[in-house]
Amino acid sequence: MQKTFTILKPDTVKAGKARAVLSEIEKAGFRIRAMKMLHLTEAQAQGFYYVHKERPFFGSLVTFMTEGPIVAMVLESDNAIEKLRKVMGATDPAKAENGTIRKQFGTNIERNAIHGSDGPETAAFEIGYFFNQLEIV
Ligand code: FUP
Repeated sequence: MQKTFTILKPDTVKAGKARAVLSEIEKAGFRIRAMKMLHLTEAQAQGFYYVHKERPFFGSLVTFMTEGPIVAMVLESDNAIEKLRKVMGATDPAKAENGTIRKQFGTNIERNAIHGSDGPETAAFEIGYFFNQLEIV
């Protein structure tokens, strides 16, 4: 079993689609090991996306990620990291495969509904950024 980290982004929560996206996640076979809703501050969003701090889209991404509440979760399954990336689809919803979360719920490359860790080191950092050990069941 492997753990990964996901965020239902502000566009998803604002649109009332959190339940629908969570349903896709559960249908795909993930178990929820931790979950919380929070509204990120600018500093918290910058810290989460620090690997992208030199990219041209960084400022806009931080503004988007702080515009409303998000749902952060730790998910577990076999091969969870790679599996979640498949279920999410490509970063740009227009390029995502049919049936993926980003194809169904994303709007554009920034407002793309969901985040998922892209590797084991990222997953460990991201889980630890949002949850302490007592909060993961
Ligand atoms: P992903 O791992 O699929 O979320 O994509 P990246 O790590 O490449 O990018 C992280 C986030 O930055 C994306 F979810 C959305 C945002 N982004 C943009 O807003 N514009 C871009 O051109 C690329 C990424």
